[in-house]
Amino acid sequence: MGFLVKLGILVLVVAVCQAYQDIWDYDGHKLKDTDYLSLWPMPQKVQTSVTAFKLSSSNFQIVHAKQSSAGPGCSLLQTAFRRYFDYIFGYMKKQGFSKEPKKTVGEEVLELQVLITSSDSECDGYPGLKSDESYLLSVDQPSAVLQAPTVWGALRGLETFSQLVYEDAYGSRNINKTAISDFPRFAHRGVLLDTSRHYLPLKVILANLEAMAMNKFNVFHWHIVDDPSFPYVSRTFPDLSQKGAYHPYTHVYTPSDVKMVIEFARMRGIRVIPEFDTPGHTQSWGKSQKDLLTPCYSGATPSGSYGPVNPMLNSTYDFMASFFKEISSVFPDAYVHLGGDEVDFSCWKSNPDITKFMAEQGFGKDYSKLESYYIQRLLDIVSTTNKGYMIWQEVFDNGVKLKADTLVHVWIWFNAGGWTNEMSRVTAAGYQTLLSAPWYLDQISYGQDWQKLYKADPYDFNGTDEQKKLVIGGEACLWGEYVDATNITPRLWPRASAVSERLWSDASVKDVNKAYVRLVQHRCRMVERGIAAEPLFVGYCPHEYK
Ligand code: CP6
Repeated sequence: MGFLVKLGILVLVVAVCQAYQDIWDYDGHKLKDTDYLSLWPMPQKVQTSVTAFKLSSSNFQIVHAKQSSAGPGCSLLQTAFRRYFDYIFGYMKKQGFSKEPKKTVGEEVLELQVLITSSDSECDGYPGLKSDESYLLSVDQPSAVLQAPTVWGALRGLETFSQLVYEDAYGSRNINKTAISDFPRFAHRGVLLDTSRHYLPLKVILANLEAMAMNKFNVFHWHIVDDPSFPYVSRTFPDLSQKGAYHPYTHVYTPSDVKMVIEFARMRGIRVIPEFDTPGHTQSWGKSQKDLLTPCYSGATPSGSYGPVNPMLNSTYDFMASFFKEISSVFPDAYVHLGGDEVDFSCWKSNPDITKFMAEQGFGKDYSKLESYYIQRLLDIVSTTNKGYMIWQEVFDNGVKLKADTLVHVWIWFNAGGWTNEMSRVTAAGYQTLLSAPWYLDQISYGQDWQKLYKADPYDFNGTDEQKKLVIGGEACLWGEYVDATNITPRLWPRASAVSERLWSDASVKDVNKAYVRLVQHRCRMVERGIAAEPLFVGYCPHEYK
């Protein structure tokens, strides 16, 4: 083939690809990036136009549509209407005066009607893995309409509506004629926060739930306890936090704190999945639970230090049964995360009783068999509480028998072949999986590292369509060794936003240059809304001087 022919084909292909990603208005005009504003994550289908309407805080309201299955009795929606009204106009209110022109010039959108179409709006329920988050949004004059099967889609649509509103040169609020049809690409879109390495005050957790809602995340993976501290206040075993927290009264989450986190999250369509990681990562549990952890030996005598949970004692399993019975009633979500990662075998190896137990069980020198023995028994216990479970990938790697609906959480990026081989193996075995390996937000480096996060795709592994269907989503992980209340928010945002678009938007939305333009604006919007999101690069936000 001649060079010019090849070049021609290349140009054609590029042009077609470009055209596919472009957005067209109602009259067939191609719109520039800046015309479709700062939507993040990008909805599945957007039809916008250059026709602009006004929104004024004195005339505009968000209301229940007449035919909606939810009404003013739905406090989830009532508070969401209020929250989004304030996000749209609140900035002016805080200043104590209105910058709006007294007379509005041009046509106005007077109301946003919210129409829940299913007979059960799910207003008083909890979001779950199978929740329908789809919505349709039509912005026109004099009414905009947001239509969703359940409140979960309505919450996503309200966020999108608020993102469509922009300020014109005269300080008044504008919104363009728009039609949006939207739904998430993946059902599980999470953020992991670690409250053991450092205690995070309640208000920091709530602020980040708020930021998660702005990014359409729907799972808060609460890595609540670990080696350094045990801040969860257990009704059944109060000594766990009394002795295991950094401070028994100030650095703890009481039952009412936990309730507040769960309700605050529910109101934003966010699930709370707690992780109680065992048998490793449990040093803090040992402060109160005598005999729970394995005593390590130095030669023939106990060294005074302790290793993972002791898998050979029946008392261990009695304790776990009572503990997880409590957890299953405190946390309403259908899943708990049981950890199972990074089990250090050296202590087990040093202990003569464990050695004897290994021989009796016929495990030979294979300590992963001992780990599997423990996890197997734990999974059987948790199954009786009617919860599904999530586990870190090592549990699968070690060949533990898992319930068919187990979610395998892939996190190891440093193995040969990286995480892609693991995704192939887990899905080939028929398990549902979620990805975190490329999304370790605790790992920081100079420059725009959000781009690396943005480019990772959960489908980037070899597998059949059947296998790809088993990928339910992913989580951005912010491990807490180097973060506390002072720096958690800027470290998370807007870097986690890169993950939110990957998990919500269509796979074809992957141009980092186009994303950059929107993300800069999205980051400024988060800052305006009170979230201390860090800058992506040089520049300024339109409101920062005020
Ligand atoms: N804590 C727990 C951690 C990590 C894991 N589990 C971790 C491992 C490697 C990195 C970051 C975090 N701190 N409980 C692994 C899932 Cl780089």
